[in-house]
Amino acid sequence: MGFLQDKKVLITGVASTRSIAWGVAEAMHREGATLAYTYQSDKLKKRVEDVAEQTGSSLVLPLDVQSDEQIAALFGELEQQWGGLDVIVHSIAFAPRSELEGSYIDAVTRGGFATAHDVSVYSLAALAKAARPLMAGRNGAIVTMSYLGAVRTIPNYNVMGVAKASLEANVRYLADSLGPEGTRVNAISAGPIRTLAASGISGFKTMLDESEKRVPLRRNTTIQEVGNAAAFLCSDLASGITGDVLYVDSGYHILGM
Ligand code: 0WD
Repeated sequence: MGFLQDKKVLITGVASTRSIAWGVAEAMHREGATLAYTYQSDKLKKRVEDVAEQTGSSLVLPLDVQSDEQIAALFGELEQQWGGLDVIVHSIAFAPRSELEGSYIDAVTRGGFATAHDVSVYSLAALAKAARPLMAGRNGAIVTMSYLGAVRTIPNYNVMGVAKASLEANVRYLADSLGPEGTRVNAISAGPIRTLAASGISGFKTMLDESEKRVPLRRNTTIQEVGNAAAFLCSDLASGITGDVLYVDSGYHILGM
């Protein structure tokens, strides 16, 4: 029996089988969880339905996190289908591409800053808020995906780093709010992984090549490794852990030089 047996899990942020969320979905499925997925736009619907099927799931629902109506409809549907919810995997981020190149001060704009924070940060609070009645009292867990750019400057990462810093603070505040109801909230800070979102960051390939040479484990992180850590964090095995940021980055964050 897997360590997520009988857990009902909502997976957001699958855009392809390269997505970090897909690594999480596979690990959670392996550990016995029942999964529902969201897709951001009709363009991605078929692709998400196809991968959902690989984990025995046909519950695939629309979710653009900038729409309050879609958020309400999503949890309304989950309540109907499941009656409750144990886990949310938040694996969503976006900033306009023009924000992700050059010097931060040149690239940042009011609009880009607002969009990055709305999609990548507020969305976590919005989902937690809407899911609250479904998750309360079930030893639930929420996990989101962060990056080292939250605490160090990374070339071209720019406003997304500022948003990740806010995301990590969001995790702490949500953990404090929801702890009394038994719901834990954590982040994983993943090492760089080649995905659709990452391809929008200027110089990403160089970042991957460099980190592979320097990290203690001498190889880049995989979505399977992030998936296994997320499965653990959202299981009862991690019942004492909340408000934390767990680095799954082959050890990159410990390096001083
Ligand atoms: O190196 C990396 N890939 C790292 C990613 C290192 C550390 C952290 N992360 C984070 C990302 O910042 C993000 O929070 O992991 C999370 C997942 O990213 P990913 O797996 O790298 O990216 P991807 O496969 O592209 O999935 C992110 C998805 C979007 O994909 P596209 O490529 O279409 O932007 O987030 C979803 C969308 O499916 N998304 C939204 N979902 C709902 N509403 C929205 C939205 N408005 N915007 C983006």
